[in-house]
Amino acid sequence: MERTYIKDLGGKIEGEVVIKGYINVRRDQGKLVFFDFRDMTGVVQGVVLPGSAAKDVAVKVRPEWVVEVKGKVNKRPEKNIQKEKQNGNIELEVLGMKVISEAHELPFELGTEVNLDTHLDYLPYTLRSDRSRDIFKVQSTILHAYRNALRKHNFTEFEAPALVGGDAEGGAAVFKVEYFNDKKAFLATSPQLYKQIMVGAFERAFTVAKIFRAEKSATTRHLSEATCIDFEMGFIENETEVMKVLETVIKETVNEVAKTHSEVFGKFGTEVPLMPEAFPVFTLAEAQALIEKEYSRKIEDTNDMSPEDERQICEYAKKNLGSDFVFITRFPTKKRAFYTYEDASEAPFSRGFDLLFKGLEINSGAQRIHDYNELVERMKSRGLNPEKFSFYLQAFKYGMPPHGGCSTGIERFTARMLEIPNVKEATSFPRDMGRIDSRMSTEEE
Ligand code: AMO
Repeated sequence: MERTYIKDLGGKIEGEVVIKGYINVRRDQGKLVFFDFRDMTGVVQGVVLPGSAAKDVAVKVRPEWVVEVKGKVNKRPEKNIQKEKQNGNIELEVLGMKVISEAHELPFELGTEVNLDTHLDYLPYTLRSDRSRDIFKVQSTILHAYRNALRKHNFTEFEAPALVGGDAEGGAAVFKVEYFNDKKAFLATSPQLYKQIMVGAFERAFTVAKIFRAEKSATTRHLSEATCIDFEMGFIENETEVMKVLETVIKETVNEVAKTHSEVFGKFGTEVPLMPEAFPVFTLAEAQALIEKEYSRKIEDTNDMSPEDERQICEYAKKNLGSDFVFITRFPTKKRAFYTYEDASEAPFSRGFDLLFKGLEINSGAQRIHDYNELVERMKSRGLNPEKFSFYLQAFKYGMPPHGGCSTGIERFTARMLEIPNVKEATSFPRDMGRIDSRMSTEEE
């Protein structure tokens, strides 16, 4: 008999079906054995009656065993109907059960609240939990919707390299790799320089790229390897055009998540993010002045937003402006990457911006320098040797329009969407200072 997916069982009342999946839960009640069976489409309750041919198998199967079940779809009596539950109006009367694969003894019951390290140590198992599957289904929708939105706005997707000859961001936080012929290589800290080059080819380009950061920071928002959606667009007047596209794309993405996963927000104790007609925009100085006033707190570093500044300005915007998103602009140029544009009339402030979401920076972007000579001068002023960037500089030598772009980290975006405190829980296989899955290979630890 052909396999029926669990989500389709409601349409087969009185029918005989075969389902394949996992034992999710097992409950023994006197002579009856109840199961929750799980497949990729959902969960259904099954019951093994004392006379069932499945009785012998039913007594030995345990959670996470993989089974094939033959059963009859029965309507539940009115008093047993659980309206809010998937398949809450039916029950599968188990007529036969075959074990496809056994599971060893489990470390703990699936869905048990364990600390993050234990959760991560057992990822091949814990990723099966409801909570994890919800997180990564939402993430998958974020990726899909973000991509679709960019494509709709005429962006062409390209693949950026992860192995690179130098560090795009000009920082020290870069992983070195042994390359051929004694050449040094690095893991890309950003697809930045490549997406700028692609403006020359496509005018509007984007990439979903792995970025690698060797920062020795153990926080709830830092990963050593993150996934970013980066876009870059040509022929702009200033950074506000990039911010407008980003805002549109973010709105389309959030709306798609809300439509596809409306039930998930409640499960995580949160709500669909608040998005007013236009996201609030504060300059760094305005934001910090507001925080000082609202929270009676002296700001120490006026050149950048601290994590506490980010949290408080978001709290303010939510309460007073009905927005879970806040743009911060006009950071001092000296605090931004070398390629960031500064208009003489706006010095010493740059055309860079950050987008904060529920207390955390999830996106950073800017208008870029597009003039070859200006870019070379900027490099020199930062102590960078333009000759070492000659490959990148070709893009500017051979004609480049004013352009800008930005980058969203999908782990941070997902984590804030569901108000998950640690970004690692929103990373399917996180890498941090102590975690790199060494038990996956023949390499000695
Ligand atoms: P930035 O370094 O701010 O900007 O990175 C952009 C976004 O990537 C995510 N991100 C991280 N997420 C988790 N762990 C990390 N260690 C980490 N580092 C970065 C964040 C951040 O907002 N080239 C510029 C972008 C641009 O101007 O287009 C850049 O890399 O969500």
